[in-house]
Amino acid sequence: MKATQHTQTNATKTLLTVVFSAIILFGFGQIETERFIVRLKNGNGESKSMAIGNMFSEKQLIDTRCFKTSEGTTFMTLTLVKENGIDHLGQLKANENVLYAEKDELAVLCGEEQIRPTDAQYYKQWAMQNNGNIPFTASKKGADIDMEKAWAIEQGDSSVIVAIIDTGVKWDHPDFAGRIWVNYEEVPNNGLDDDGNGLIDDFNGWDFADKDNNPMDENGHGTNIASVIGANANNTAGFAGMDWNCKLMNLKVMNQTNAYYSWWIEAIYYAVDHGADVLNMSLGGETESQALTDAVNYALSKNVIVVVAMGNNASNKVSYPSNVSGVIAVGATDPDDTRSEVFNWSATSGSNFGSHISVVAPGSYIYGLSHKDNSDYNTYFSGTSQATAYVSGLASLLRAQLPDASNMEIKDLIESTADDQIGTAAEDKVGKDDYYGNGRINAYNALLVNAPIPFELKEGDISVYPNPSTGTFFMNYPEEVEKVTIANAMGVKLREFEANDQNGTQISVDVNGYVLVTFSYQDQAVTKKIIIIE
Ligand SMILES: [Ca+2]
Ligand SMILES: [Ca+2]
Ligand SMILES: [Ca+2]
Ligand SMILES: [Ca+2]
Repeated sequence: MKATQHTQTNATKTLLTVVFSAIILFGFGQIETERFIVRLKNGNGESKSMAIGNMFSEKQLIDTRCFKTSEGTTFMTLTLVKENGIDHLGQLKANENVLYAEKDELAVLCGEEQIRPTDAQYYKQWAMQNNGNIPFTASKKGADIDMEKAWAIEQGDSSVIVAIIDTGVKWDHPDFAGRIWVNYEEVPNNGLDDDGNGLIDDFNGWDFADKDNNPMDENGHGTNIASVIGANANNTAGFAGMDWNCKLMNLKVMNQTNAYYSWWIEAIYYAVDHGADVLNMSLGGETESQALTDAVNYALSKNVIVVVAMGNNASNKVSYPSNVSGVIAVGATDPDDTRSEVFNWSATSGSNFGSHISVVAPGSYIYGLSHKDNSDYNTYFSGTSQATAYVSGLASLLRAQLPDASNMEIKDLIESTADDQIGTAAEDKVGKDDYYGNGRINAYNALLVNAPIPFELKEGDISVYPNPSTGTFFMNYPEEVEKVTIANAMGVKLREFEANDQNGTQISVDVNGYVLVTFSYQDQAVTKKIIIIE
């Protein structure tokens, strides 16, 4: 076998020239390897590294790499075949050229991908990422829904529709541009009910209170809710909504004076029949109604996620229909993660409690867009309404991530991934309780459950055979592999090609010695060494 004649020369020549950023593997089957880091004594790095390389035969030395720091220090890494009873580390330490040697340990990531949006007012949105410095109230770092990590998983989908059943939405605000749901079955402003749904020119939603096609917000509540869920994000201006892509269906059921159940009921049927995926219902009543229960049950039966506020009486009084089975009933928390016992606007207010509560979410000092002024960013609301909006935003992100999941599966995900025991021990008991439900929602945890697992290029997924070969060999590798590079022992590239679906590829090389075959996927790479014999 001619290759053996090149043993020492190849190994030493390549010490300073072949640079691997990859996991180094080779095709001899189940051979265990070990890795070391060596710091050489100063001076003559090249000859010292060659001396270290010469300590091992080509069969022992799988890979080596040298790097010189800007201060002139030379480090070497060596991958050696593990041999029973042989202390390679001891041998390295004993070498006169070595200052010190140690095992090359594996590191783990300490940071996780986070996305911080560019919106100028984002710093006011403590619920997304709480730095513990809220100016006007007690706050706690980390008392938030982990939104920046959640955005790294999901930013929403334009096919998802969230119905804002509320006081209307300031639909012409630039931070809602492109985000207001459109009824494309209706020709706008022709005075005709083109889609035959009984409403004339209901192109951008409907005002069920005033019976017209302009559901403009006269109160501010609905605009705040809509901006929590879906203000255009990462556009440098205004606030960042939780869902960056969903459509907001603007259904106004309250004017300056009233909100009749009948308007609300009609809006629920309209939302369901026009494709809403999520109903945000940041409102409630004291009295039960069969008609309203029927409407909620209709939505639930059509796989719609229904999110309802628990109410703001600081009591166990039921705010209807938060107690209807199957809805997500939402209570509110403060910036210190405790239940909102009092909201800033009334000493007798606070987040309701009771056995029907599903989860809690941030509900105090919730900044949002103003219904009056496109450049006023100093408006905030507090209440279980705002908490409800956070849950609806999470529901819409989950719907984007899981288009085939049932509404009850999404409800379960929101509940089962909530952070338990964030509040006072007296109220927030282990597991579900009447004050925090299943806990404060955590958008990241909820989206993480079904997040795609990043593809990892592993040694066992790749084969290069036969090895040794006579210059013609075959390769099998996962379809994710993007590029294959073949280099000679000197690291000189012999061939490189796109690796789309070329399993079983036959390769011929005119080389004596060995070649290095590198399989790459994004920033990952696996290199196989294949011995070529004549
Ligand atoms: Ca119509
Ligand atoms: Ca029309
Ligand atoms: Ca914005
Ligand atoms: Ca609890």
